[in-house]
Amino acid sequence: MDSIPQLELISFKLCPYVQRAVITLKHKQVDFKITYIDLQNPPEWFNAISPLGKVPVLKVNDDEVLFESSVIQEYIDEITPPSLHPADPLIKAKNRAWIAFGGELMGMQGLHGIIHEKDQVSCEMMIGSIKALLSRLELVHSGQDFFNGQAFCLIDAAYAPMLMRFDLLKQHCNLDLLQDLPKIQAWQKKLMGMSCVQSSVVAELPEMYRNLIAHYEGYMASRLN
Ligand SMILES: N[C@@H](CCC(=O)N[C@@H](CS)C(=O)NCC(=O)O)C(=O)O
Repeated sequence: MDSIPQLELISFKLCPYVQRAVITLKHKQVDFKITYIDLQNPPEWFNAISPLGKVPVLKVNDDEVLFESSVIQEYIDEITPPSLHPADPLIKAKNRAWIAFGGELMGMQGLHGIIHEKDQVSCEMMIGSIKALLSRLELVHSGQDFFNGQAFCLIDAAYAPMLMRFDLLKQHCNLDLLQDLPKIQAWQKKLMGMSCVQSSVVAELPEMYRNLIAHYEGYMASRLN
């Protein structure tokens, strides 16, 4: 194997997309440096290297830059064989599609949208549409330990951050998005027990997430316990 380049991940502590890359790096036991920025007030050097002004950004050997969490995951995977993607091209392509689906589910029409919505009616409508999307995910899950079966894959690293925040929404706001979805519930439990997932966030994440919900002053803030 070629030697692994120097990797520096540019992160924001609360970002679930960065966490996808961190889980992949930790699972593959790759050395990396993590640099946190304040997304509300990003430094000039970050604006210069991040085409969309978003994290994650992965600096490679200090002279190349990658962005987009799923691309970063795949790059990390490819430089540290064996691959965490299924070998079959069709299954791999389907995994990539469902990773993109998971990316959408974490955005403004999903996880992030829920904590933004101001009033109860619009928030509950959003919760309904997210549950409908999660039901589709439930249908394609293997029903075994991980998405594809018994082996941990990139797709599992991609979904763990969202499943971690679902757990926090349940604890903080008594919102159970996984009701009647037994396969995803078991998947969440399995992933949350893994050290690469547990060590992929700062220890204060639960409190930070709670503060974020409160900060938006939306319907979910009114449900904080
Ligand atoms: N599609 C991107 C999404 C990344 C993303 O939305 N990151 C958020 C933080 S969690 C961000 O940097 N937002 C800053 C902004 O939109 O200005 C990926 O998968 O990497």
